[in-house]
Amino acid sequence: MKASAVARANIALVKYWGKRDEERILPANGSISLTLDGFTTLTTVETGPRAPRDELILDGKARGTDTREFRETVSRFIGLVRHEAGMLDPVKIVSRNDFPTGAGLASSASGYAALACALNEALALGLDARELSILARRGSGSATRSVFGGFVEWVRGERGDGSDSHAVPLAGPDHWPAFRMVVCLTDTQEKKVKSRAGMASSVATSPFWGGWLRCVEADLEAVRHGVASRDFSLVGATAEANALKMHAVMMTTSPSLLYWNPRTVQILQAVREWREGGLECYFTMDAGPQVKILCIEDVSPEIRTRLSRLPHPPDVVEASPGEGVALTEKHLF
Ligand code: 2P0
Repeated sequence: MKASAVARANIALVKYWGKRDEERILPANGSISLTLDGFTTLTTVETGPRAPRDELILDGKARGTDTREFRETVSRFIGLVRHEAGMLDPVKIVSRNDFPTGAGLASSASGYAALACALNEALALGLDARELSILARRGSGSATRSVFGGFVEWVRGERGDGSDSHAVPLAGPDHWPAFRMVVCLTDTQEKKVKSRAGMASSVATSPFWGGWLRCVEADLEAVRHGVASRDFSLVGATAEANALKMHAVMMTTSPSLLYWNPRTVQILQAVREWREGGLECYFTMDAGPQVKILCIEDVSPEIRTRLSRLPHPPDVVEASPGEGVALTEKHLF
């Protein structure tokens, strides 16, 4: 059977960096994110005798299914789903991102959320949203959060089997429609060190790892409270400080993970100057050189004007709170 799903990227306000179980993709800490209304993945899957073998076409290109990367990622995920469904048929996957893949824009989050949702339908797994977020997590940790729209918490969970490590919606996209992320693209090439390898290396080598873990619970509590009360200053300041703590862990990993480029730093400095001058905005960054500026809708035009006047202006995409994953009739084949 054929099914298609659409999912959107999410950007964390309190970051996920480090696992307590690599195999089951269980995080060392909880995280909170905003699902965006852009940065969309559309995925169509088909299973059954018409698909001669597992196949992946991503952004119009057939991806090699005999590579180590495919075996360790998509193929492993399909294997889990086959096991769950008790079936052996091959799966054809065609997926399209409307934004650059692998450049620190959460393409694995929207990608695995869409894939999990489409497979749930195609194989009649009958998973509810919580169970779907657990399945998406097995593909990529951050995908668990893209199952829901708006502000979402991925609870760490305690159990070894991961059955209590899933996403919980904190507030849907209509709760705070004026919240904005102005995404500044400074370099859209695929990053050299992927998050999975980078975070494993941080856990193993960063002397700041323990400090990071000790800070996270307070940041989660502040952002939960800030979202519930629409306290932008609290959410923004906590998110900016949390991102810097994560990057301190990244930079002190051995070998060091430095995802920033000169244009990244230019924007970080600008955001701080603008804020000191009374324009309230904050930044966050992920495992890549893009900067996401947090603001409220009435100041985003001014921020975009100022970004365009920087010596090396970035490409800019503005995003609002968006919806969670959903099935669609728009099949890609
Ligand atoms: C986050 N990141 O919370 C953090 C911030 C990157 C920096 O979640 O190994 O691609 O597949 O679970 O989900 C990126 O990590 O890693 C990520 P895996 P994933 O958004």
